[in-house]
Amino acid sequence: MELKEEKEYIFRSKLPDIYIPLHLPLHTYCFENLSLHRARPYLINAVTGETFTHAEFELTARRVGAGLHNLGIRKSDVVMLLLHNSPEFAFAFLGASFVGAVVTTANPLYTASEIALQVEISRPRLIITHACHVEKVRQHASADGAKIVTIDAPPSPEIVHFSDLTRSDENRLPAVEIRGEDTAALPFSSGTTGLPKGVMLSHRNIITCISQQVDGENPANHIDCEDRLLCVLPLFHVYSMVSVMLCSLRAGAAIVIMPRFELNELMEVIQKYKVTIAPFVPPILLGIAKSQTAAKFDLSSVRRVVCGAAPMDRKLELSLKSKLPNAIIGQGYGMTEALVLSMCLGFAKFPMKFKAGSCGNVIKNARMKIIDPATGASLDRNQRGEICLKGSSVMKGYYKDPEATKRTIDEEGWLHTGDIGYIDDDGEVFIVDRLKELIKYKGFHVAPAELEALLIAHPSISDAAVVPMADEAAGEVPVAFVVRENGSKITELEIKKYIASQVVSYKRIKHVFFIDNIPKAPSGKILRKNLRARM
Ligand code: 4UW
Repeated sequence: MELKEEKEYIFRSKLPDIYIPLHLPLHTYCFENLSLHRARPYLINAVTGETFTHAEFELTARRVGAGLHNLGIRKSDVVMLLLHNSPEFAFAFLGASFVGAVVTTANPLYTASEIALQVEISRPRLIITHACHVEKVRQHASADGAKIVTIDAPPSPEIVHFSDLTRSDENRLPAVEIRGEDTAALPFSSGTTGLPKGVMLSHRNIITCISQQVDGENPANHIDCEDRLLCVLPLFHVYSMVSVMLCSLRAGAAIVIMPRFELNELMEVIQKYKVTIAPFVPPILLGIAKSQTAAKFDLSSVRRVVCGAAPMDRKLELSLKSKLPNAIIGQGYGMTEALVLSMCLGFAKFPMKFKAGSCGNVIKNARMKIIDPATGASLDRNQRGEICLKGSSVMKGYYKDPEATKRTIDEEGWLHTGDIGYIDDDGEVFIVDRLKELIKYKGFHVAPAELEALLIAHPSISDAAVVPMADEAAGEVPVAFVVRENGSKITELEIKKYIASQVVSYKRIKHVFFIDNIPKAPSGKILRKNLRARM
């Protein structure tokens, strides 16, 4: 045992560990400092200009909690949010926390069958969505006896309007006992392999991630109560949910909510609301870098650009400096199953030097190690291997899937990310490759297994494999290798159309390569590297 300890290279943050209140319910933690910034704005709706202060937000979230209770939602019940970015997302998320409910989030643009996959696993008791998406969930809701709430005019009488929740009597909010390990959120991720799975994030997991970023004497992602963060990344994903919505709530800052991304609108919103912190993904930065109109907007209020969810090209980082003259541009490295793993050292309250292309330094109160994927041996600085993380931000596990949990979190509690990277002499993390199957289109998840299952279900296809192909605008796009059924003449276009009818736009197959057989290991596992090498 001792010998093993000696061989382990464990990497810690350059910032000292802090006390994290792991026992608190998420809402108690988020509103702990409310008295310091009650009258400051929290939610700003960029479309309508409507603003809610922190005090108004807290009251409304409690009312929504009472309203959820009135609708029969009890501790551990699942509430599904199928919402574009909106103030209601935040009200519902915190309202659910008050009653100990579990929030599962999904992209509202998902097709009915994509939503069905998540509904069948998570079995929500209540679905909160927009009227235009009701038809996609109505059948499942009625089969399961779940209620539907819309944030706009309900399309039929049995559907509840969200205003019924916000009008509830906050005094009727029941006292619910919540422990740190209770699940608060259930976003979906395909992890290192297979179909999307529910990621159980406890109150403690989420508090850890917020605290690691905004608490202590030298917060790693320093957010001041004067800050205004742009909330354009989708709140259904952990990046925006935790690092924008919840970190700002804890820090007393404001978020400027945009329901969807459009580049010129985004720059206009930055200028109008004097946004100071812009959490982005690489395609947005690419858009700004290439934009002919960027010079027309005053983007000088932006003091920090956080880029995450997909690799950012080093050259892109450097080329942006002229468009965002006052901004520190750096990266955060996150994962649904572990929340934030590392953060740019330039984002700290007392910033440190950092290198372009780096994903930052391992987050405080966590441990990172790099292992040889073949042997599991722990590797020293500057050696490439699989990035592993241990700490209280690591998920409880996959919902109703202990096998997948065991494959991802080992017996010692290390989460295996499926990312290949190294840590340099200055403690900076660099991601260089991906061991896992995941494809990231503009930072959005595409699970190859999901597309492969659809392809193989087609009568003219006998086998298929889906892999990422590099793409300048999207980072990666899904492409398929297909083996036709004997005698079949199915075309590339027919296959693309067949997939396009069943999935959200970014999961569409961009190219089809016909092939005689899919290369596989004796275990049956697809040799994806082999296929990627053929492109
Ligand atoms: N560089 C290269 C990166 C990077 C990256 C992620 O969709 P998920 O499960 O999760 C995310 C979360 C990102 C995130 C960023 C900053 C932040 O504050 C935060 O707060 C919670 C979250 O993307 O995809 C995880 C996978 O995405 C890749 C990597 O492969 C990772 O395993 N990825 N960030 N900076 N690749």
